[in-house]
Parts: sequence; C-alpha cells; structure tokens
Amino acid sequence: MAKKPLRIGLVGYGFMGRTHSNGYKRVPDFFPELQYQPVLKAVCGRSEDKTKAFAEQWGYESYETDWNKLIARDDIDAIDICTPNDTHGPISIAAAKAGKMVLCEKPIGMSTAEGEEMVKAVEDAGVANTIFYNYRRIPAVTLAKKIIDSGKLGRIFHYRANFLQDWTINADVPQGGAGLWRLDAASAGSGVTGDLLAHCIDTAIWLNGRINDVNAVTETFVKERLHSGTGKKEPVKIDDACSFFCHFENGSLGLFESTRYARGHKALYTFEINGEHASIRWDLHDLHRLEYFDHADEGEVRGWRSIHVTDGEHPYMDHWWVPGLNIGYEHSFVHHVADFLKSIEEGTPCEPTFKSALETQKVCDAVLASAAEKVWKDV
Ligand code: SOE
Repeated sequence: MAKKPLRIGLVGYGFMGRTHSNGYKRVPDFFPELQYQPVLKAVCGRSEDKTKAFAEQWGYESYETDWNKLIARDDIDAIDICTPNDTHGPISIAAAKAGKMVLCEKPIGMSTAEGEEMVKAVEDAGVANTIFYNYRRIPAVTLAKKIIDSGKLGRIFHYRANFLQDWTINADVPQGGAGLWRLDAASAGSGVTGDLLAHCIDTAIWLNGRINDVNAVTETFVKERLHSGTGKKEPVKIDDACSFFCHFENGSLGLFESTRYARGHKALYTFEINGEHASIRWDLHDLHRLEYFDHADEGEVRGWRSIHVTDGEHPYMDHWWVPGLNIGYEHSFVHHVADFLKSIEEGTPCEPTFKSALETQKVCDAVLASAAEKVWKDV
C-alpha cells in the first residue's frame, strides 16, 4: 500500500522531543496497516548546535531555530510542540492559524483562559489536534477503561491516584535552565499540579467522568532557589506538593496526591478505583499489570487477580511481541501517534483533543485556587 506522508515539524528537542520522535519512527514498523506515515521533516530549537545535533541523531531532514519559520514552511503538515508550557499557547495558535495540524505535549497551556483560546484556534481552523496525555495508552490502562465501561464495577465509590517523585528535594537544584524549567513558574505555570497531577486528572476524567468540585492543599518546601535567568536566589513560585479531595459527577469521591519530595519514588503513578462489584488498581512501576478484584468470583478463590496485559487480545498488544512479553513507557507515545494517524485517516478526533484536555486544565486551576483560598472550588 502506498503511504500518505504526514510531514512533521517538531518544536523542542528535550526529553519529550525524544519520546515523540521515537513514536513517529516506530509507528510504521509496528502499525503497518495505517495509511499515513510520519516523515521527520524538521526540528526546531533555540540552540543551533543542539538542534542540528538532534536532527542528525533522530533523522530529521532539516532544522530551524525560529518556530515562526517552521510554521511558515509549506512542506510541513503537522506541528508537534514539546517545549515548556508557556510556549504551548503561542505556538499552537500560530500553527492552527497557518492551517497546520497541532500535536502538543501536556498540559494544554498555562491556564484555563489560555486553553480556551487554544481550543478556539484549532476549532476555528478546523485542524486535527491532540494533547499527549500518554498514560491513557499504556495497554493495562486502556484495558482498565474497557472494563470500567463494560459496567463490571457497578456503582463507583472511590477513585484515588498518586504521582510521586523525589528529584527536587535538594535545595541546590536551580529553577530554570535545561530540563529545570518545570521549577520556574514563569515557564511551567505551576509545579506538581500541572506537571504530575494533570496526568492523574486526565486519566481520572477518562475513566470515571467529570470532576465537580475540589478541596486542595499545596506546599512549597524550598522557598528560594537560584534562578538560572537572573543568576540570583529568587522565591520559588511553584507548588512542590499538592493533595486534593473531590466529588465526581457520578457521586464517587476522589483523593489525589502528588509531590516531588517522596524520597525513593522516581515516577510512582498509581491509581485505584473501587466499585460496588469490583475494583481495579494500576502502578506505573509495573505498568503491564492490571490488578482486578471481582466480588462475583467464587468465595474460596476470590482475591486480587494480577492480569499480565501482554496478550494479543489486550489493547494494542497484537502489534507487538508474542503473548507474555512486555512493552514499556515509550510505547504509550507510539500508540498515541498511531491513534492520531488513524484519526486523520478516519476524520475522527484523537482524544484527548485540545477541548477534552481543557477539562483537565480547569480542574488544575480549581485545585490551585482552592489551595490558595483554602476553600472548596467548583470546577
Ligand atoms: C516530570 O519529571 C515528568 O517528566 C513529567 O513532566 C512527565 O509528564 C511525566 O510523565 C514524568 O515526569
């Protein structure tokens, strides 16, 4: 089958630039049925040396150092944004206005107000769009969605999620600079709320529906850090840790916790959902396993099942190895790219679209407002 090219212009060559590039490169080999094939046309970054080196390493045909020039090129179909959060809005709005498809790393932007402008831009332009909330596409998480949607859990009572890390405990870690923009409120918007809880919230809304209201606490444990821009110690304006309660529209209660101060945890994302008939839990450190408890099982053997989600009948797994052999974190991005290509083939939205991802941003904003004002906040 002759493939249709999807010419990619990537902005940003950091950690996320690598995860997305890997997705584009792996897709044709493992999803050969797709009509579209990504073509790595150009990568864009501010440092010419680093951008050129990235282009050579990952096989991009060319590079730019100004994203406006990338967007203006007529040999690019889709702009993929892997830069800090404060640039998601300007780049995606300009890309949509130029008629390009837009793929963007999470979160959608810096605030609900900005997210609304971004949704308007992609919808007015009628361009395909998606936000990379990659954990939805880990096969065990996608299987959780299938099980929940089948109604096996019955009425849902509880949803709880954690995302724990420990990489900012050292007070000498600066705010800003390569890889450290996540600590600088001007680039990141918020701390763990937009960076980590946003993942938990996206999955939660997808699995358990709308969140109505929230009650949150945040803490900034290290109050001042060297700012790489000013070269001086500056107040830290991001949340280092955040916990919140919430009510879901379906009547269940939610409990979420995120921190970068949980010594020993590098990326412990876990969630559990408890229903009337059954429960499900998942842990990123053991990402191919889905744990499932079904009260309908016969008494003597009733217990938590550990489903090894590697069978050909499990989501996405027929595209990989033989049953029993695991895949990993990077495959969630391959799956997202595959689903995006499928969506443009079929003319359907690729979830989460900018519009769906705006719902997560609204929850994040309500969480931060609740913590600041010490009150419950409607979403
Ligand atoms: C932060 O350390 C981070 O890289 C997030 O920015 C990612 O979104 C998350 O998936 C892993 O942790």
